[in-house]
Parts: sequence; structure tokens; C-alpha cells
Amino acid sequence: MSTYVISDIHGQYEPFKRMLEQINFSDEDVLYVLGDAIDRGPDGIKILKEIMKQENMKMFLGNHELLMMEALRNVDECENEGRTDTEELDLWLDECNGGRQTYEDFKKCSAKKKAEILIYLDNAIVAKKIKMGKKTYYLCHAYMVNKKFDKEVKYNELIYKDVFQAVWQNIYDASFVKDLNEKLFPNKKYIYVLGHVFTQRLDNVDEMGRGIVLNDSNFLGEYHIINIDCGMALHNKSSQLACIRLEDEKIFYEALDG
Ligand SMILES: [Mn+2]
Repeated sequence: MSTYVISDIHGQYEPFKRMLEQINFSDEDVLYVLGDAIDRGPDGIKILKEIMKQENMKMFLGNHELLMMEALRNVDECENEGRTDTEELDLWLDECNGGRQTYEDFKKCSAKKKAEILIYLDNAIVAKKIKMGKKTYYLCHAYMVNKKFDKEVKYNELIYKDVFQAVWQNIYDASFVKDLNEKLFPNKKYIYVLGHVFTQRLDNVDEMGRGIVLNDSNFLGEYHIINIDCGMALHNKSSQLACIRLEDEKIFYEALDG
């Protein structure tokens, strides 16, 4: 049995399927998907449905899933209350967030499937700790949650402020790093496995210019962070889907075009 973590698939179904083949993903294994399975690429809803079907795939909330839920709530409110202020929907569909295709495919789902998807995302994990021998991995889309929890904490168990920070905070943001202090990450003994900021933006690329996993024990002082977002959101030649196996920290890659 192996434990795999993947992040920021961003609607790229084919590389996702190829990754499952490459790692020989079986019923004995577990796959944690650290959010942003949807948007920017063509097949977000298809990927979500696939993850929902598999008992041994666990979905985390990313900022894109949060955007989606807020937008759909906004649409409902407008319909029910005769309002026309579609601010949240507009934000999701804006070019900068790339939610258009996800929205179109969601609208094509049956009422039952729509409800299933929303309930599923409402129960998505926001942060989780996994003990692996002497190491404890802390999994989250972008940063961490302030609330104390034992093994994992879900979207519907958290206040909005905590969810927002966990899925939106860019830990490499200059103003954020400037305030670097003891509060940045709560526990130095954890190894944080995160996505959200593609490593191309951090100039962490291979000789071909492709984004590669940033496993840095020095960045941000003594904290150990493994950033596995290798830029599927960019959908260009540099884009790779990365997957880490926690048992031995082995990294697997699938390029966007195979
Ligand atoms: Mn993100």
C-alpha cells in the first residue's frame, strides 16, 4: 500500500490518467488530491467525478473549488431572490480564474449529480496530517489552518477566514515573507506538502525549462516545504503534473502532452 499526493491538476484529465497508470495506482493505495482539480483546463468536472467515484481518492479544497462553490451559491441566491449581482460568478468565470468550462460542464450535469458534487466539495478536506514513520506530513492546498485538529479538518468544519487562508495564501508572496516569524507555520517538525504556486514562478525548473517539485528545507527558515505544483495551470511546454509517494518521497512526473 502506498500513499500518493498530487495537486493542481487544473482540468487536465489525460495527464492525470497517465499518472495513475505510471504509479500503477491500485485499490490498495491512497491518493490525496490537494485541490485545484478544476478550472483553466478543459475537464475539471470529469476529473472531479472520477475522484468522487474512487473510495481511495481523497479530495482537498483548493481556491478554485472554493471559487466554484461561492459562484454557484451566488447563482442560486440571484435566482431565489430575483437579484442580478453576480459578482462571485463573474469572478470565477473571469479569464484570470478560468472557470468558464467547469461552469458549462456543471450546468450539463443532472440535478442529482450537481447536488452530489456540491455535497462532496462541502466535505472536502482542507488540511490533514499523516504520520509516516518518524515524519509527519501536513497536507494543504496553499498554507495551513489556524484551528487545532487531530488528523484532518474539512471545509464544513472551519470558519471562512481559516478556509480562505488555507487555500489562497501565497507563501512566497513578498509581503507575506516579510512578516516571517514564528507564526508562519505552526510546527517545525511537520513536512508541509503544498501546491497552489507553480514552481516555474519560483524559477525551479529542470534543464528543459519544465517545472519541478521544490523540496526545500531551507526556504522560510527551518520549515520543510515540498511544493508539488509544477504548472498544469500554464498549459504550455513547461507544464508537468507531479505526484509524490510519501513512503519514500519519490516523485513522478507526467508532461502535459505525454
Ligand atoms: Mn490554487
